[in-house]
Amino acid sequence: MKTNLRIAALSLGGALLTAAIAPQGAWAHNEKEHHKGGHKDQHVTVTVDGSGYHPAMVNVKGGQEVHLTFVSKGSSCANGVRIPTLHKSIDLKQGQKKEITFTPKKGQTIAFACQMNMFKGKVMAK
Ligand SMILES: [Cu+2]
Repeated sequence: MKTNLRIAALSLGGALLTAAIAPQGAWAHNEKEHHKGGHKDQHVTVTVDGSGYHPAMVNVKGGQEVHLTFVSKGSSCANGVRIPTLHKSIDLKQGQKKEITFTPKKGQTIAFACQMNMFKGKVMAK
């Protein structure tokens, strides 16, 4: 019994430590090797709802292809996503998802926002 408690405490400590160390924003979570050439893709999903974009800040690696998917979970003006740097705009309906693909340069920040520039987010390539 005592040992179990100790393990639980250690796990909790580890989780807290991870949370404290994690930098702001979310990293592209799913780096897969799709192609036989060893070409790496980064997959990021941003949820769109009445309070904006989640996560609003995404970290990716520069020089590698990014697949950015917007998934709409609500009816909101955030469903109209403008990405000026990429000359792209996406219009979502509730429940819809759309993907864009691009390869950012190292150090590049790609901002996106709703049409009114009220809800904002960005992809930062490091
Ligand atoms: Cu708006």
